[in-house]
Amino acid sequence: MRGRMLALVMTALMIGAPLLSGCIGPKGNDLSCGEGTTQVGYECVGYNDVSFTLRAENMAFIGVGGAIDGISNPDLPVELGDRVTITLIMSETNLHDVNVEYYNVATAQLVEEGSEDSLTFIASAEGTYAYYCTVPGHRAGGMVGNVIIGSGQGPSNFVEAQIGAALDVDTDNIARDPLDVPAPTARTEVADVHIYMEAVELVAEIQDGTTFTYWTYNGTVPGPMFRARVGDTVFVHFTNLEGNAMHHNVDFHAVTGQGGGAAATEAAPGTTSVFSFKAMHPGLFVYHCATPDIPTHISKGMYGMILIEPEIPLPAVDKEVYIMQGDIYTKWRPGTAGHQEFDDNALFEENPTFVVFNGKFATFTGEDTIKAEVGETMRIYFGVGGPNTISSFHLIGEIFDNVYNMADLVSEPMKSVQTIAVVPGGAVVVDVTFDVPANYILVDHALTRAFHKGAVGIIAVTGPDDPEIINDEV
Ligand SMILES: [Cu+2]
Repeated sequence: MRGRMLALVMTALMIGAPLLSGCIGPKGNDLSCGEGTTQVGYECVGYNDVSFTLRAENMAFIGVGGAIDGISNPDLPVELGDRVTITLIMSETNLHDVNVEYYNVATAQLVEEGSEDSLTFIASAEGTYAYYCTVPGHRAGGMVGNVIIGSGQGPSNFVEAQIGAALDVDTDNIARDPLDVPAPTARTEVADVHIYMEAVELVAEIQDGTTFTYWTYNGTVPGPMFRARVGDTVFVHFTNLEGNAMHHNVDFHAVTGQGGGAAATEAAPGTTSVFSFKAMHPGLFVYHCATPDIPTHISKGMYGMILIEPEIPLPAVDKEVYIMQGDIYTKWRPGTAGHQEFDDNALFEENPTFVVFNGKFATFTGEDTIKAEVGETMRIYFGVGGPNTISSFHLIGEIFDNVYNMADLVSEPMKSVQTIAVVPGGAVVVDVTFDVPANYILVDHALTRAFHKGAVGIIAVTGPDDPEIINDEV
């Protein structure tokens, strides 16, 4: 019983008799249609009820029953004017929903296996409209298909959604303090080292006036820096906080064994796991979440580093700082006030809107500028959480004296380096001695990222001038 279209031919009447308001609005949008009919454009039409059932599992929607049975992310064909119901059934314990953004309808977000919910809308415009899971990363991970209305040709590229209001924040500053670096172990013997990590999902400002929902370790981006010595046994205590929406875990690049600890730490909200590993190699190692969709968990802030000191530690310096770069994918560009939403399409295209140090646009500027004195030597532990962008790490106005390239802490360092490439999931250790006062500017020298996307920070160095080194009064 498809294809009827009981058009009641109200259109001519409306155009011909605009004064008959009350039942006819100026745009036809309060047209009063009778029982069993609905408004499509300027017409009242009869509708058929059409329903589909999808089950959510393994990052896909699987059709249940009828022509779509067993098909992954099936097309859902309907006629113009149909009343469409989509029922979602959970085939696993996870977090999923389904929404049709064009019609602004969505099911509840479901968790328990076997739970279900439905959405309903009137197919009022021909075209092809995506249905997808709104849990961050799940659309990019594969949970997307199409509702095809009529011919499928139509105004599918609808106007972009407007950003919503900024949310209340859970923390004043998402950025980890770059000076929060643990002291050297100062040990010559191995030891047991216990580290404590919590997965924390929270809202914070990504820049002034703009909020974002971060997933973190211990409430900051990056998570804490940890420090142990080669040969140590490290005990990881990992808790996924009660009240979180997502599963989380940790993959340590310092670990030898399955998933770097990801399998051992996989945790549902409200659970804790512990595992231990032997630090077999010295170096500065990234850790990150490895729960699907992995790039989304990383982009939203789940990364940090652990320093495994070599048997012969690096020479002491005056100041140590901890900085990590990450790329974030949002629906709107930087400078848009409101609450930024994660954008799965931008993630898939690897087209970040934000590239940041320690989780935030232009982090180390204003009152958060990093401070140092002339004559001091600073060691920067710098890593890239990513998930995708390579950093061309550079300090405008200085030259790195020592570069422990790729965080190899055993070989002799490279000397006098201007810019160092640091890959996603990689790190570097650099030493720099400040000879004259200046505002030195940390950047990713792919400079669009620095000046438009946020990968910029200042090290403000104070102290006596040295006109032999630089003289602006010649
Ligand atoms: Cu995670």
